[in-house]
Amino acid sequence: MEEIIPKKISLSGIQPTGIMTLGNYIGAVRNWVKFQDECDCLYMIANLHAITVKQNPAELRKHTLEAFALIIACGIDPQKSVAFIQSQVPEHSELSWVLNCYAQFGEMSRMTQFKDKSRKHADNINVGLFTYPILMASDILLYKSDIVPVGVDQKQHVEIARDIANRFNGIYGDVFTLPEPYIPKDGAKIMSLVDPTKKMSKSDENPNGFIAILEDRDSIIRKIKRSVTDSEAIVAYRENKDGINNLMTIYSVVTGKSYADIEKEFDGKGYGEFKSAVGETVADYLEPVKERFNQLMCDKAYLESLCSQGAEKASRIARKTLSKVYRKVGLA
Ligand code: AQP
Repeated sequence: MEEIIPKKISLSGIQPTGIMTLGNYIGAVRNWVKFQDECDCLYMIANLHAITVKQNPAELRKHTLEAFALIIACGIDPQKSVAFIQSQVPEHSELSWVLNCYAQFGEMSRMTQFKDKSRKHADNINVGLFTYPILMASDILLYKSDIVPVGVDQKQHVEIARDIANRFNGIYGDVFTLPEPYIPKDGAKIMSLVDPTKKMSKSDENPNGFIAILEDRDSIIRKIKRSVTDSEAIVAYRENKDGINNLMTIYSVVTGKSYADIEKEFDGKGYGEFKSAVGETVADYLEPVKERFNQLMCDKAYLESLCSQGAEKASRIARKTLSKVYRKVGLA
């Protein structure tokens, strides 16, 4: 008899803190789409995480539904994967409280995202920002996720989820699966177009630093044309050429060409020609996503029904894990 090997479980999320950027897409969502054929996938819009920084309620509500539509427009199929909005599945917050009691202050203090975001939001260093990785551990562990496809900035958070799971299992037996991050070989950290030593972020105050997936063609081409590079005028992937390296990474992911092919293609040509090619190619690449997004946003009732169905499916799985945790700990 043929042995049936269970599929691995993959979970990931994106915060509705703005419109998804090319960085989010290349570093994370592109891989979520690929994983759908190999794994049982769950993808969520992490709106509970989003309120760790100040949000305008109406905008947050709008961006949450838009982010949900966007992941579907990018290729997440709600028939194949469980797509949902985090706040609609209360088990995330419930497990998070329990895991708060199994995470150590010292280990949380070492999280680099907390340090970065505390600097960036010095007027609002709230406790949620500090315990963000514990909520993320809950997201991952509720579904017994084996693989978490993320950009490199989130690697440390997946590792801490693994540590917390290990510690909990050490006390109570085999409750949680130990997750592994999946970091793409190329494009794990797309950089800002105005400061290529900094990560491209959707909440960057300078909109010239990022490309939003829904941005219009001219704006994409203009931002790439104006992006910060160097004065060498040689298209080559090497040290001290952060801006060009970043554009080459983007171009390589979007076209499938290797760095060597790109260097050959633009040998003897200036940055102007290279930047135009990158801009045009990125704009073409994003066009079908935009079209699909616009279609989806025309039918909000349909989108909302997809959200409810996704939340129901997710909650059914999450409830089983949470019940087990409650029993183990002595809460049930
Ligand atoms: N620049 C990036 N390059 C590659 N991957 C990236 N990711 C984020 N930025 C890049 C990956 O996208 C996924 C979703 O990210 P998120 O929404 O959870 O939050 P983030 O990592 O804090 O991303 P942003 O865009 O920088 O958000 P804000 O501006 O709100 O802080 C994650 O897998 C992330 O690794």
